[in-house]
Amino acid sequence: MKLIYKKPDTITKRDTTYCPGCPHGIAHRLIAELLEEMDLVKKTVIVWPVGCSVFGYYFIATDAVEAAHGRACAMATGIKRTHPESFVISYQGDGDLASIGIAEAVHAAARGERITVVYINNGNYGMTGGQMAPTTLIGQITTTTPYGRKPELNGFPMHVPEMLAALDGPAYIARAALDSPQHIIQAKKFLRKAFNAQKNNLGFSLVEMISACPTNWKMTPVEAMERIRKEVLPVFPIGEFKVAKGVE
Ligand SMILES: Cc1ncc(C[n+]2csc(CCOP(=O)(O)OP(=O)(O)O)c2C)c(N)n1
Repeated sequence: MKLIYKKPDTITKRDTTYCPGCPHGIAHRLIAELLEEMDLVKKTVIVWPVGCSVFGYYFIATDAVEAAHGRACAMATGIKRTHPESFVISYQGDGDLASIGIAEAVHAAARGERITVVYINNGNYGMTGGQMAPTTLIGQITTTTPYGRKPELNGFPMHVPEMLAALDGPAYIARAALDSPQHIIQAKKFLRKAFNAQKNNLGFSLVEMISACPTNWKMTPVEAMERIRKEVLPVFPIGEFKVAKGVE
């Protein structure tokens, strides 16, 4: 039989710590596939966040460091500046990046740091039990918005790629989704451009990946994927927001 798919060697054999239906693993696979295809594995350092992906270094076999909550972009900056030959990825959830770490993310982008951020938006703080995140939709029930997110009390969802695309430092900014095979293929294309931005020394790059949290959304994995298409993507549309020459 012809082999048409193989698990990337860079994905380890460890059992996952993610819940059934959680797309963190899909994002990990896309990263591992691209690092291998682009021959970047040996020079890569991934900065892992606090959040459900805190044990990411168990699953992707590259050099890695663990950042304090929200500080991944700052750590990635330090690593890239002291080791400019390295390929540095900052992997962050929406709580980590858009809440506690928004200052680090905005300033790394504004400075045009040559790092790549993979930003996982699952609409809540997954690890700590489903509290409201900056990305939580209006009306969405979380453990801290039991009657649904209300703008007058809780503000509005934060669109990180659109905000960062207004800055001069980024070379590539996009939003993808992990809900369907077509969108996952597109997410890989976007991520390849983000990796190229760093490889070609063009500036900061970030890909937001619209994800799901079936456990805290209290849905089956299939219902969670349907919710992404029905409720999340109309508020967080897929697309490329900044594309510098040379990322293709
Ligand atoms: C300084 C600090 N504040 C708060 C926490 C508690 N905490 C751990 S994970 C987390 C949120 C993680 O959510 P997100 O970044 O969206 O990632 P997810 O778990 O959903 O993948 C919080 C608030 C902490 N560990 N450290």
